[in-house]
Amino acid sequence: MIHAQLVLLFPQWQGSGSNKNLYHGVKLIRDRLLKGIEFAEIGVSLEEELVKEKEIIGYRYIYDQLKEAAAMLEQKRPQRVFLIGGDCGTELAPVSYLNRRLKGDLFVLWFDAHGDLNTPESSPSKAFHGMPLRFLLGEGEKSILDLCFSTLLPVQLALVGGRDLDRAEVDYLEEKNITTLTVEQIRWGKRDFSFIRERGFSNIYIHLDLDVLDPEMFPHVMLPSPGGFDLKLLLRTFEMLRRNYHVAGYSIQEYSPREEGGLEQLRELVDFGLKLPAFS
Ligand SMILES: [Mn+2]
Repeated sequence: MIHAQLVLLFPQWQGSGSNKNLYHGVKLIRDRLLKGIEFAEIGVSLEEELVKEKEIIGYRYIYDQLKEAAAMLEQKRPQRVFLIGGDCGTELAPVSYLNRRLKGDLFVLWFDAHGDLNTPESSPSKAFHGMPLRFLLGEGEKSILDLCFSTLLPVQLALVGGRDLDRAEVDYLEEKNITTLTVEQIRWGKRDFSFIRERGFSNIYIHLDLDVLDPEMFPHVMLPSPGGFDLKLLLRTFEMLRRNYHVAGYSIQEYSPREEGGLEQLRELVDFGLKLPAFS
């Protein structure tokens, strides 16, 4: 059966290395903001003991959970995916699936305070959520790469709002000539997104790590970083993107709630995900 849009809940937390609150964040979004909405959910272990293997903390769980997510996408074959993670490591299956489905006509906008561009070797923390973009570009532990559906090219990617990057990530962005956009450039209208069309893409994937928001407005993240988006500017940017491109995929990642805070802002971000198919 072909589903037009799959709402996929993937409460993986092991990619953060330690923060089980990411698991509870997904459940909170599910219980409070998805009433009456059909979704699928990946089973995630809550075992405390995370062993580092192959330079990745919690490798075994991350591998098994990715395998389940890939199998689910293969079975449901959705045209669009609205992913609610967990940690940013949950992106491997949906992004690589959609990129294969769209035969490479997919531009990925990675809204994230961080680069997520480490390899297992270069990662200072060995936490998988600092690595998913590098894996999507085809580099990293082979057994995990083997579960992905396709590989992105650097020209298919822009990092938006990144402001807390490791030295090796900055070097990599330069070396591969990957596009970056800052919060200020977008706030003051100094950059737009027409380069996506100019490069020949009509489909986009919007990855939203909530830490791209300014922590004064949204502190419910694991690694807050000042100087982020305010919610209005972010929603305006998403809406503009939705009017100009087919949003094939969208994700909300890394909600680490304190006393159930942040749900008001999340409601607007979830609503965006539930109304994706405006473009025809
Ligand atoms: Mn991230």
